[in-house]
Amino acid sequence: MPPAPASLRCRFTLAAPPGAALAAVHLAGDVDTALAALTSPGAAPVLPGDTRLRTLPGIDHALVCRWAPAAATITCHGGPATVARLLAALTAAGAHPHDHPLPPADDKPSPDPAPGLWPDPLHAHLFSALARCPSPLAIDLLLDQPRRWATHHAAAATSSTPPPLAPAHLLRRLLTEPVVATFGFANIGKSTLLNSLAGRAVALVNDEPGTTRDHVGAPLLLDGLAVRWIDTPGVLPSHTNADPLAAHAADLARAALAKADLVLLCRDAADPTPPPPLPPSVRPAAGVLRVALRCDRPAAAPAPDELPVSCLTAQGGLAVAAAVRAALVPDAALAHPGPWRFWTN
Ligand SMILES: Nc1nc2c(ncn2[C@@H]2O[C@H](COP(=O)(O)OP(=O)(O)OP(=O)(O)O)[C@@H](O)[C@H]2O)c(=O)[nH]1
Ligand SMILES: [Mg+2]
Repeated sequence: MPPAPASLRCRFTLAAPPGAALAAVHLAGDVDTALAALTSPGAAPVLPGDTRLRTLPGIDHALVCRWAPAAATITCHGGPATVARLLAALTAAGAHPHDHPLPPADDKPSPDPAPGLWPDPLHAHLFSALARCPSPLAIDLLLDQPRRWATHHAAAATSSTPPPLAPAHLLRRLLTEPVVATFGFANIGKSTLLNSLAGRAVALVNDEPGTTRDHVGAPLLLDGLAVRWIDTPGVLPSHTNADPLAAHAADLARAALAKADLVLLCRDAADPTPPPPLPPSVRPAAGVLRVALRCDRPAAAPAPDELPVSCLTAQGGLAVAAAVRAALVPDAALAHPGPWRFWTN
């Protein structure tokens, strides 16, 4: 019979939701012993402050982030079998789930007795946000928050007017995907723009007005910001409103636009007709970007306040991505030196 594992003063908790592509397991306490039991024999320890790729034999390859002497996060694939193997290996090594009482401290000095899971509530929020964050643009900003809050508290202690905080209502869009919706007449290239930004055929494209009858949504990464892009059915001439399918498509477009944080008001660059008026369902707080599509066509005349785009010649895609990111999370918000209250409770 194998010997019973020594009980470690180490806790673990699974931070990723079920079904997530990646699992994040946080360790607190005697991290060295737990990691040594998981990694290949002879693998160099991951030192505090380091992030290293490690093979966990029989489990997976994993990224090990050693935040502090007594805190680390293991990130591996999130498949149920992989996660089950990782948690079983931690238990076999003597670590305990978060709710389990820790064994009494022996007389061996420990770098950190880990009385709670995290050194402080800020780190608990930080690791939780990092595990869920969909936007790469947020990572460095989140990792800088402990330093910024420490500076802020020190300044607040000596001054009656503490320095301002970063704009949380804008930066929160880095943590929860904002909704971007296209709007415009039918057959002007709105679905083609989505396909071109996604790099795959997400939406149906056809030289036939009314091709998009249902709104199609896709997650996109634009200039480091994760967004949910909604391609709405194009507005058809008013005489087609009698067609029940067209009326249903128009209802769907209005409903989708009501959710938008940003509307791309699109027009065919070669057609002098202005874009249709925005429906009243668009929230007053939503931003609007004007886009002139199909600007490769001979009579194209984009206006100065429009972003010229041609999916045929691959013009303007990067500019659209950058403009969407800047409209939702402006450069000034990203560059704000103050601390960000990134948690909600
Ligand atoms: N020349 C040119 N044609 C384009 C461009 N983008 C799209 N098209 C063509 O325009 C036609 C309409 O494209 P869609 O993307 O289906 O247009 P839509 O605005 O989504 O149309 P609805 O779904 O009916 O609202 C297709 O024949 C496309 O191939 C472009 O940048 N340049
Ligand atoms: Mg379409």
